[in-house]
Amino acid sequence: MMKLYYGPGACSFVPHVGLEAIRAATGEDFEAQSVKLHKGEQRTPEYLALNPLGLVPVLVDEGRALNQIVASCDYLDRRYPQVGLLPAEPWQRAQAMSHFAWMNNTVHPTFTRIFRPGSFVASETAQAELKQAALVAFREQLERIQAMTAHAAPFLLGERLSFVDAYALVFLRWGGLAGIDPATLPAYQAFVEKLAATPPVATAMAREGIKLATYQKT
Ligand SMILES: N[C@@H](CCC(=O)N[C@@H](CS)C(=O)NCC(=O)O)C(=O)O
Repeated sequence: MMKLYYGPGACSFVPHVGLEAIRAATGEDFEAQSVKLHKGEQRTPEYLALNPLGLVPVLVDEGRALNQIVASCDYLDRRYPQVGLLPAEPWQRAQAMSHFAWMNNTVHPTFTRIFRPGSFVASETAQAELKQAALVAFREQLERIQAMTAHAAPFLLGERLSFVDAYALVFLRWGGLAGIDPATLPAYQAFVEKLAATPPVATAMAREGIKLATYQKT
């Protein structure tokens, strides 16, 4: 049985949704292990043996540990191609990976600069500046995702739920935590609300104990 190490509300939600979709479509069960990031559980010797980077997610299959969201999700899709978590047709797949890679290598690290500026620069002034610049960039990135939702049919890549949808949900929740009111991104908010009611997504949210409403005025 595959096992996912996840942090509630973290980026590990993306493969978590994939595993739920696989279970719904094939009956293939998985184990979900919560890692409390705020308690530093990702830095215990046992966890570092699984992922020396000390990050979630880790996907374990047949005793082998895999890290990096894009690699883990590509693996899940190749193992269960019938679930259609990524398109099979080469050009459509490349387009999907282009969106997915942008989310993972650009949008995600932008939020990290808002959430933990102290990991990048030392002084309080530099941290405040970095946070402010990252917030502007993150808002623009969320607007770009909102533009993608205009073509959702009903999901971002078409008829089937994909990892890109799950990442979109994660980012809107994170935006709320950063003081971005989702009501200012109404099409994106409506898309995510519908998505959250989709069974594999709803199940993953319930297991993680997370809600969509994260917005707090800063
Ligand atoms: N590029 C990595 C990013 C993973 C990542 O940033 N994980 C965050 C949660 S969203 C984490 O584990 N943070 C814990 C920490 O920094 O201590 C991936 O794709 O897996």
